[in-house]
Amino acid sequence: MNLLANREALLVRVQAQMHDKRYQHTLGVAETARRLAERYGADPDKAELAGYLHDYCKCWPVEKMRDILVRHDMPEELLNGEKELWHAFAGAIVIQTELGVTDPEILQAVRYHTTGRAGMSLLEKVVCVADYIEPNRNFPGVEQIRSLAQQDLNAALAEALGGTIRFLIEQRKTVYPLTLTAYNDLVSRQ
Ligand code: DGI
Ligand code: FE
Ligand code: FE
Repeated sequence: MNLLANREALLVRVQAQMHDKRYQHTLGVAETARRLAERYGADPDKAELAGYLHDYCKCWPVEKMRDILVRHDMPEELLNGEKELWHAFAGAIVIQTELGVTDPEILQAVRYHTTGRAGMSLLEKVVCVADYIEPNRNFPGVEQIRSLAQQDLNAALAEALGGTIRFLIEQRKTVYPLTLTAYNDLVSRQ
C-alpha cells in the first residue's frame, strides 16, 4: 500500500478535508476496519486505508460533489436522491483522481460504504460495519451492532442497515434502492 507507507502525509491530506469531529471519526473507522479485517480475513492494510479515505468528501460543499457526480455520469436516481449519499460516490472518484488510489477493492469499499449493495465484498462489509461501530459512534442500538460484529459480520451489517432503513422511514425520507437490495441480500442468506 503506497499511501499507507507515508501515513503521516496521507493523514495531513485527509485532515485538511474535514472538521475535527469528522477526522476523529475517520481515525476510528480506520482502526475498527483494521481490527474487523484481522478478525474476518480481509486485508488489514486495505481496510485501514479505506477507513482513512471513506469520508474524504463528506464535508465538501454539495455543489462541488454534484459537479463531480454529473461529470462522471452518475445516475439521475443518485442526483435526485438524498445528498447524504453523494459523499460516498464522489469520494470514490476523488480518491482515484486526486490521490491516485487505483485498487478497485478500496474504491468499491468507499463507493458503497453508505448505501451498501447486493453482493458486497468482505472488505466492503468491513468498512461499512466499521463506519457504524467505531468508538465515537453513539446512537440507539450501537451496542448491539458492536457485539454482533464480534460474532457475525453479516448479522451486524443486516442489523445496521435495517436500523438505517427504519430511521429513514420514520423521518419520511427516501430509502435508496441499493440499501434495500443490500439488506434483502443479507437477510435472505441468513
Ligand atoms: O458519513 P457517515 O455519517 O459517517 O455515515 P454514512 O456514510 O453511513 O452516512 C449515513 C447517512 O446517510 C445517514 O444520515 C443516513 C443517510 N442516508 C440517507 N439516505 C440513505 C442513507 N443511508 C443509507 N444507507 N441509505 C439511504 O438510502
Ligand atoms: Fe460516510
Ligand atoms: Fe463515516
